[in-house]
Amino acid sequence: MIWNEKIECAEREEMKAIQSERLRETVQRIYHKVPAYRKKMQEVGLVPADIRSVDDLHKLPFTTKQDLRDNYPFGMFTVPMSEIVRIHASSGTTGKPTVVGYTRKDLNSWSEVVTRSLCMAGVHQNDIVQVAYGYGLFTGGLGLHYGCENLGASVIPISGGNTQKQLQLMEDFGTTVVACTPSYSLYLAEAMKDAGIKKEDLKLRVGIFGAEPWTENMRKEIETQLGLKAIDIYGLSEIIGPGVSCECEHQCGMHINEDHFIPEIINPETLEPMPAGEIGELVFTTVTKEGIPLIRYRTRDLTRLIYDKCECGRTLVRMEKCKGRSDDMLIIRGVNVFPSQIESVLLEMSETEPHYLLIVEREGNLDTLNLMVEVQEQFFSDEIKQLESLRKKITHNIQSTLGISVNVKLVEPKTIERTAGKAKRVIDNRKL
Ligand code: DLL
Repeated sequence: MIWNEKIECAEREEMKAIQSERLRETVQRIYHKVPAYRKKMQEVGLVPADIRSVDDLHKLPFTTKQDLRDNYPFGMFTVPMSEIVRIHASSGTTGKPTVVGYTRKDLNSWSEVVTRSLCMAGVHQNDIVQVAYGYGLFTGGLGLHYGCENLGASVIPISGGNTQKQLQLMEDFGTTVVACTPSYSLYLAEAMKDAGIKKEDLKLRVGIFGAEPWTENMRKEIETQLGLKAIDIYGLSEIIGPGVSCECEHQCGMHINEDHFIPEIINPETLEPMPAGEIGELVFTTVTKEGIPLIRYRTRDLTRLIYDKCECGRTLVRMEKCKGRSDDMLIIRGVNVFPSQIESVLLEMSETEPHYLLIVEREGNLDTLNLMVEVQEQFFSDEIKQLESLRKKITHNIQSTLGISVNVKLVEPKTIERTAGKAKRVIDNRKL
C-alpha cells in the first residue's frame, strides 16, 4: 500500500513546486528567528527573497553539527519553548550532544514519514511490530513507535536489549515485524540458535533495519537466518529521526520523503554539488520543520541519488545504501578503507561471523590495521594449523580486495562485545 499516493507518486515538476514553496517559507522563518542563520546569510550577502525555488538552494550556506554545538542546547530553535512538545538528543562522539526539538506539527510530520516508510516496507495494520530500537533520547524507538500507531499496526514497545525477553515475546505474541539495528538482528539470530528456536517457530516477515551502515551481504545473512525481508530505513535525529528515507519491497534504494527533506549530493572536499548519479556527501534541507529547521545540513553520509522510476510506482527520489561516512573513512597508508568493505569480505567467507572489530594503530610513521574477527563455532578448532590457514585466507582476501595488508586475529564466537544499539566497528588509536 502507498500511504500518501498524491505525494509519493507526484510528477517531478509538482514535487519541485511543493518543495520551492516550503523552502521559501523555511528560509523566511530561519532568517527572522535564528540569529546564527541570519548572520551566515548576511555573510554571503543573501536575503530571504533571493531564494525563490529549489534551484536557488545551492546559494545557501551549509549547516554542520558544529553549528548545533555552538548553539547548544536550544539556540537554533525557531519557536518558543512553549511550542516544543518533545526533545531528543544524539550522543556526540565528542563533547555535547546534538539537541533537537519538535513542535506538535513536527511530531505529526514525523509519524507521517515513518508510516509511509512502514508501508514501503510492506507493513500493514494486521502486523505485530516489535520495536527493539532504544526508547529514550535516541529517536529510533519513539520514531518507529508513533509511525506504527499511526498506521494502525500493533506495536510492542519493548525497546532495545533484553534479548531473552525479545525472543519470548516474538514466540508468544507472534511478532511479524521486528525493528532494530541490523547488527542486533544478527545477535537475535544467534540467541535464537542458542535457545533452540528455529525461524519456522516464529512468524517474522519483515525487518525494519537501520541506524547504522550495513551491506548487501549482511542483508542476505539476516534474511536467511531470520526468514524475513530485510528493509533498510535511514534517518538522523538532526533531520527528524528514522523515516527520512526507506526502501520499498523492491529493495533498490531508499525513497526519500522529499516533500519534507530536500536532498543534495556534494563533493565533501570542494563542497560543490556533484553531477547527478555520482557518489558524494548527502546534504538535507528540511522544509516543513518548525522546531529546528535545518538548511543544507551536512550528514557526512556518502551515497548517490537515483531519479529513475521505481517499480513500486513511487516517484520519490531514492538514495543508495550508505557507502560509509565522509568522516569515518579510514585512510591507512594512503588507502581509503571503509569498514563496510571489510565486512563484505568477511561475509563472503563461510568460516567467519559478521562480528568484527577494526583497530588502527600507528607504529612510528606507519599505520597498521588490525582486525579481530569471530570464527564460526564449527570452524573454531584446537588445531593451530587449521586456524592459521584460515587467518592467512582472510588476510589474503582483504589484501586482494582492498589492496591493504591487515593483521588478522581470530577470536572465539561471541568474544566481541554485542550491543543492542549501534555496533562499534572501529577503534582508531592513532593520534593524528
Ligand atoms: O540513527 C535514526 C534512525 C533510527 C535511523 C532508527 C534508522 C532507524 P542518529 O542517531 O542521529 O539517528 O544517527 C544518524 O546514523 O547520519 C548515518 O550515519 C547512520 N544511519 C542511520 N540510518 C542508517 C542506514 C538515527 N539505514 C546516523 N544506513 C546517520 C546507514 C545509517 N547508516
